Amino acid sequence: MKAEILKMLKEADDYISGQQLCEQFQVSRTAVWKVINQLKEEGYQVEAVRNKGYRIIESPDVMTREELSVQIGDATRWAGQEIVCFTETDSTNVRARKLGENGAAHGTLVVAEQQTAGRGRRGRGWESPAGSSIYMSLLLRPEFLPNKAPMLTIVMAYSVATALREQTGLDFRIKWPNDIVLNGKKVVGILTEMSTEIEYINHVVIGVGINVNTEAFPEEICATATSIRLESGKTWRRAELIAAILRQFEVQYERFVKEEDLAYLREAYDAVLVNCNREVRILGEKDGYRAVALGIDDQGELLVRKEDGTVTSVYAGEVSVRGIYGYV
Ligand code: BT5
Repeated sequence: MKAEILKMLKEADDYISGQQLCEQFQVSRTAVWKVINQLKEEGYQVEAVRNKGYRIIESPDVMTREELSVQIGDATRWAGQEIVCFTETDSTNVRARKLGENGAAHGTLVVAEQQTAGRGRRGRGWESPAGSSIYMSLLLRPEFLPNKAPMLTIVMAYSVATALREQTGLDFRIKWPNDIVLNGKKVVGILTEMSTEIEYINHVVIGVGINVNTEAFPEEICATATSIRLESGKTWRRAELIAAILRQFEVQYERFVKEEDLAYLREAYDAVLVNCNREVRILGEKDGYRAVALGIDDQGELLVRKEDGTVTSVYAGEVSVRGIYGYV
């Protein structure tokens, strides 16, 4: 009921009376009053005027289930229609995987304010302090074969970059395969993990960490990390950004599942790829080498032209890509 009351108050142009809320939800005045107080405690500025009712003047930057479900609304069919929120958890990817093992629906969204064991790729960590960032994971149950799954990181990276570009007007760019950068620094990291059999996928979890309102980073990463706030000078409401990402992802995912020819995605992705047509260093298990990044192929691998002119594809699990002079 709290989500519905919040929705009604947010969508109303005028005051909504306590009486109206009681009738709509078939509850007592005390129950309505309790919900209003909870909202106030969460930081909503609710104006209460005698004989008129309630009105929300200002919403806080919170990622509660209620706020998220109001923001997402019915703009998606499955992405984020089930929401699980934590004030603190180990890793939203771990939580989403457990939910997946217990039968949670395709599109279930897990969000946390803080992670105590935020994860990057290959055993690396993800800095996950409270209060300023987005830590979210989406559970998917794809019906396609496991060999298509590596493309999901590409689809998510493209969706996040597109949604954030639209919402903020800033020049978010993808650093293949799983980073999004702003002005050459990492602002988003994506971690895709899956449970597969040879012939089919049980489920996939795509985790997205976004530095939104972060003001400072620990020394180890401050040269390469940034936040949307640091680059824009403004703070952003995280629930709105999450909703925009889910709307975009659902559209992109459905198209990806349906289309035989992925040329549209390759083109769109390459257009926001930060190191496209630039010289990069490919850092592998053994020695690294220099090459020019050309864009992705249908498997989501990065095509590069080596110094001897040959074109080869590099696989995300094997290598890292750096710019010649720095991170991008
Ligand atoms: C990633 O790994 O970039 C994937 C990060 C995914 C995080 C999300 S948060 C929600 C979900 N739950 C999880 O537990 N994880 C996902 P990788 O490419 O391996 O980059 C990790 C490296 O980025 C670290 O070794 C640091 O150098 C750097 N780093 C760590 N925290 C960062 C941050 N907050 N911002 C920018 N860079 C960071």
